[in-house]
Amino acid sequence: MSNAITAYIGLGSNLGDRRAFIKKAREALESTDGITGVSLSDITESPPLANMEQNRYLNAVAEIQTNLPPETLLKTLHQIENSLDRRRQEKWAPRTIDLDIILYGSQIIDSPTLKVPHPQMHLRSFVLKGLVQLKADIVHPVLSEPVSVLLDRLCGQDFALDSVKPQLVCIAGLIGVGKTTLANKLAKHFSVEAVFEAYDTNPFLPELYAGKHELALDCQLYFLASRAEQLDRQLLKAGQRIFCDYVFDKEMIYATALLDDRQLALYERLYRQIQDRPVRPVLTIYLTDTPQNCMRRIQKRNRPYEQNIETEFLDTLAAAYDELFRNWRKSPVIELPMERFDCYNDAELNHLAKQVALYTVGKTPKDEK
Ligand code: A4P
Ligand code: MG
Repeated sequence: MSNAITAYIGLGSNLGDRRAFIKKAREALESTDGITGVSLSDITESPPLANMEQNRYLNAVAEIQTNLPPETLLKTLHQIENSLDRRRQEKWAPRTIDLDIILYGSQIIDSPTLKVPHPQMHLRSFVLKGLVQLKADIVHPVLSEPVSVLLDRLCGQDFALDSVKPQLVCIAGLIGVGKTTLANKLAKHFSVEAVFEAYDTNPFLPELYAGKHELALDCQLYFLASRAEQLDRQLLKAGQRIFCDYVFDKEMIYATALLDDRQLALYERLYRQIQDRPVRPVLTIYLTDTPQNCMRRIQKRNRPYEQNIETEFLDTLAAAYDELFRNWRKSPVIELPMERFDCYNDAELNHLAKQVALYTVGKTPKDEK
């Protein structure tokens, strides 16, 4: 076929004989004029997005070669859906078959009837797994990242954009890695607010770092209370982006590193009572760097009480953060090694902001339209 474009179609079914509908849709694609070279990924099963009370879905991704223009391809997919008994009810209703254009070459299309890349493909493991299996190095045309990297960000979970939730973006990582600077810069970029950890108001922190270990529990309780207050559901508004220079879950990392066994047992009892109350992030940015580099930044910023921090302490925290994000299920995680990212470089910051925009709901800054 001359001038053929490689496109990717998402197939999903959660009604009737799901496997048979996917098979029939594949056959229909194969017998369509203007489509050749159809290959189908493995079929995966997952619960419906957003905890909807529906049957589980079977999903797969098809790679096709096509010379149909995008709008014609969309019409063809609708015809196939109709021929397979798809009834169009409300959005996200159960369906015998759903066929979406995931990618069309590297084109970016934003018309009233068609949005490509599919606006939520990067949030769905069931789409990314299929793409990675077909061709792991396909690059997302807006995010400029290979689909294998996008899949890693989800830790096997599926997420959905939800304008009813506060659009909390948390920045995590070691002391001195650059969380506050980045939270500040992203908040400015989007002209929204940021929430910063209350280290300068914690009355116990300077003495703790000066060697008064008996104040460790007081210090942790102060942080626990102030973070729970800052990330309170009542205060963070639905559909509004807000940047925060910590993840609430760091609480247990610090408590484990700083408290003795009896203190930790008491602290944990309180923590368990409130751990589900703070707003969950819709996106987490995990900044990583060597403890040595963090140490250099700590020395440079010269907060007196931080100067006693030892590299071994940072090593312990680094291992605990890695463990936290290996098992993270709450949001997509963009891991950002600081040796490859400079937030003072406008191009790099703008690229990150573009990514943040796609993982969250909210107005796009004027200069990006
Ligand atoms: N449209 C815009 N862009 C596209 C595109 N790239 N591909 C327009 C296809 N259609 C696109 O779609 C509504 C309108 O979207 C179309 O008329 C088209 O002009 P639809 O198929 O009629 O309705 P829908 O399926 O309810 O909406 P949509 O947006 O396709 O829903 P999604 O995103 O497909 O989500 N959970 C699991 N586990 N697996 C799933 O596959 N799918 C959905 C539906 C929900 N939960 C799921 C799954
Ligand atoms: Mg659809």
